[in-house]
Amino acid sequence: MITIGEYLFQRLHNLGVNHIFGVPGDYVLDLMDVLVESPIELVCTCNELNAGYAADAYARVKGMGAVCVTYGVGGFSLVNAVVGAYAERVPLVVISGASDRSIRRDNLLLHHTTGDYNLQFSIMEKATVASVILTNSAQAASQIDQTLAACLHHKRPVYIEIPRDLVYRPCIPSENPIYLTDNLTDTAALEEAIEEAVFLLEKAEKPIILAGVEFHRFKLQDKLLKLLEVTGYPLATTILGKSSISEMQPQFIGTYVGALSREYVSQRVENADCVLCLGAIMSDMNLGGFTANLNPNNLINANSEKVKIKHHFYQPVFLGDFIDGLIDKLSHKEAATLEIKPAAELKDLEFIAVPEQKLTNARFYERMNHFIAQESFVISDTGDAIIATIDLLMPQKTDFIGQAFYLSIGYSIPACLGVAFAAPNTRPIVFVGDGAFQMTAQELSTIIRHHLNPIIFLINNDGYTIERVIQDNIYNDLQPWQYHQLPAVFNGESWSCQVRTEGELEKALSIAQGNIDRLSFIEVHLDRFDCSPGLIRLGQAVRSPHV
Ligand SMILES: Cc1ncc(C[n+]2csc(CCOP(=O)(O)OP(=O)(O)O)c2C)c(N)n1
Ligand SMILES: [Mg+2]
Repeated sequence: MITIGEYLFQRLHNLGVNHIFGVPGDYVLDLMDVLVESPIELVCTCNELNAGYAADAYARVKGMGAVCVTYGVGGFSLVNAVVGAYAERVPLVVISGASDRSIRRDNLLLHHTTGDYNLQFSIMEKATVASVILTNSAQAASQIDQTLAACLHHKRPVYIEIPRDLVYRPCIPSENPIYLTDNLTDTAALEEAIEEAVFLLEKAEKPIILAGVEFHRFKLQDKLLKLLEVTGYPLATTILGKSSISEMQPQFIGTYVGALSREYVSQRVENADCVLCLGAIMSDMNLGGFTANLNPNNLINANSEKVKIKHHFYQPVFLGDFIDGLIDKLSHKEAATLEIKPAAELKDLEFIAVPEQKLTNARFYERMNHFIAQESFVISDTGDAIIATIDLLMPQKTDFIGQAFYLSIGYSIPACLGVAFAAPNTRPIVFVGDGAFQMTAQELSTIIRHHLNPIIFLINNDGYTIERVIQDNIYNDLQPWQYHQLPAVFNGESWSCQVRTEGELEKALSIAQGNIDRLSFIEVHLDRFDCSPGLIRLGQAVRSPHV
């Protein structure tokens, strides 16, 4: 006999979830007891929002992540993380405890609620692709299976609410454990889409591939490599698609973010006579505050559901099937006409530190491009950090994450926790601004508690620089913390320092590299308006007309 609680965790474990992030509370204690006894490790965080961010990052790496919270105060605190996961297509399973079914039925006024027992469910229902309140022993297994299947299929969050009195009830397992819907492709639509795409691409002289987030979500990286090999085309990625393949691959030219990109990258993408845009979310930030200049008449835009070529739609067509068709039909183009300048050449630029020289934004990130190693996994927070790191060259596939569409500040520190558990053979490297850090700083505590060894660069530029560049006022000022002293407060093994010059940075880097068993926290002082060239261009693009 298996209980409903056991069944849920067994299913998640089968799907590769080895860690669940959460915060306890009386509605979820029985369920958490079951979790503690399961093969999955419970990682408790300082608050639910952070648990959500950690599980989101875990899901980006592992293909599924889960967060477990109590009712009301827990669930409501989690909402921003769930909405972010929805926006960026992250397969996140949200599990919430709830009161006994009898209390709900009798409408008793309980703590952590407003008296409306549908409030949490109805909020979550809007922020997820499937949501369910488990009802009884006979139905629980199929309710769980269908909800998890929706999560995997849509690569978006789902919500499972478990009344406390059901946790230890017997569960009748479904015969077909996880009902996985195949990605439905209409073969006739697929054939026509491929025919039109091949016609445009074969006659183009300077085509380019622009790859987005869906290569990570649907694990299509190998197909992308094959497509590059067959065609010889250059590749650029969006920020969310960054590190779809190793960025040392010679056809990779850089990250394209409209006018925020390096000049060569924006010119090469925008001057292409055919852009094969695959699996991208066409959001404002992904398009550089809408500074992207992609001619719709030269654009083939395919994602997990459909293909749009010029102004024709073909659907339903799954991205993987479309790429397979292109691999079959496209011929190889000669490198000379394609004008490929590999991004990997950025690593050839020598960096010689000038010890007494005051650190600048440009020199810091130049140095970082040499510091990133094979085992590094970069997490960049919203702010200048995510813009400045678009040109960091990532050596492996799927070793860069940032919330590049939803852009909630404070994501990176809890996300670092998620990455550390999801990819234990990597070393997380975080770039976080002082403003973003003040949102979720306490999660350093959990990083230290679990003896994790990330290197965190706290960029102290005295406030919200990204906002200052767009529009400045007193609201962009922060209380100036002694950031580098904070890890010590959390009472475990860690190492921290602050740096102002290139020489101090060099010393800090070599110590951090040697600290393989603990957190290294480096506070980097930069001037208020010393920001990346990309941010200056973004500021010009999105500035209010009233300023
Ligand atoms: C949760 C949330 N609140 C507010 C914002 C608006 N916002 C965007 S960037 C930013 C400031 C980031 O400052 P900092 O982390 O110091 O980065 P900097 O640009 O200074 O390097 C703010 C407040 C947001 N994106 N997310
Ligand atoms: Mg700042």
